[in-house]
This record gives sequence, C-alpha cells and structure tokens, in this order.
Amino acid sequence: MSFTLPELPYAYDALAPYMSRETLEYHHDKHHLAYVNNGNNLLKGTEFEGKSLEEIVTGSFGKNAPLFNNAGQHYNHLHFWNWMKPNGGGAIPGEIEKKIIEDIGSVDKFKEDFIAAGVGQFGSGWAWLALKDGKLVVLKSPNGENPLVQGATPILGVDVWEHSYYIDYRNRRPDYLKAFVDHLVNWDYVAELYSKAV
Ligand code: MN3
Repeated sequence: MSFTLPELPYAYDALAPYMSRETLEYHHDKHHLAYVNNGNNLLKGTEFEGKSLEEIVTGSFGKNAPLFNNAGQHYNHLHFWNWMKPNGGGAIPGEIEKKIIEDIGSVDKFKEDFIAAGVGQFGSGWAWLALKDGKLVVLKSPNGENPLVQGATPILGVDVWEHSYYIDYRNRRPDYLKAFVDHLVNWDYVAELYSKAV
C-alpha cells in the first residue's frame, strides 16, 4: 500500500487553546505530509511494497532505517490526530479505567507516569499507553519508534517532538503534556483501539 495523508478529524482551530491552528497547520500539513511523501519514495522497489502499514513498520525496524522512520511516523501521526478531540480528557470509559487501575494502580498514577514518560524522553519521541502481554503499560520511545517494535500494541500516544508543542508552549513540555491529558485525549478512540487489541 502507499501512504496517504488523511484530513484532520476536526477543524484546525478546534483544539485551541490547548493546541493552536498554527501548530496543526505545520504539524499535519507539513510534518506529517513529509513522512507520507518520503515514505512513499522509500517504499518503492522494496520488499515492503504491498504490505500493510503495521507490517512495514515492524518489518523495516532495524533493517531499513530511513523507511522505518517515515513509516513509523506515518503510523504514529495517523493515530495521533484521532487520539485528540475538542473538549477531550475527562471521564475514562469504564472498561479501560478498570484495566488502568488493575495494571497501573490508579488513574492518577497513570496520568503521572504518562506525563513523566513524555517529560523523560530525551529529545524527540513519544510517550505511550500500550497493551503488552495482556497488561496496560506506560512506555516511551525515541524518534519515530512505537510500541509495535517493542512487542506491544499502542492504544494512546502523545508526540513529544518539539514541532508538536513549541509554537504553543515553547520549552514547557510538561505543560503541553498536562494539557493533552486533561483537555485533548479522545478516550473513545483509545477504547476502540483497546477493544481491537484484547
Ligand atoms: Mn509529529
């Protein structure tokens, strides 16, 4: 398959003031588009043509770094746009809340660990809530990597590359992560991915 850039699932100004129109214009229209275009060029003539995106991500990891970086980032951003919504955050669907409490301890502990993972990712990368061996775990990863290459299924992720927050938060990555958790997370999409993963 070739990669295509999806439309954002909301208006460019719909996530303000937590994520501005300007951030989404740069992040979606320029950064994500570049991963799509570079990924398509790098895919041509490789053994991965015709494979699913997930197969390209896991198959190219450790074998074809340029392709992996762009395919990984395409996968991450496809989900990232859906992991947010206007008036997000708030109540966590019962089934996931129960599983978070069971595996991580409490909702507050999850939020604390998730934010700490994002703050603690040195340089560019992502923080995750993922299902691994039947348990929910908080992970982090550098650059374009994601839990698929750690043998886990991502159900929530946040982009901590500076392009995701520098326009709105400058160097205040912790403030961006707190706003993401409290005001942007689309828990319905997290629940959808969780039900597919179990
Ligand atoms: Mn990004």
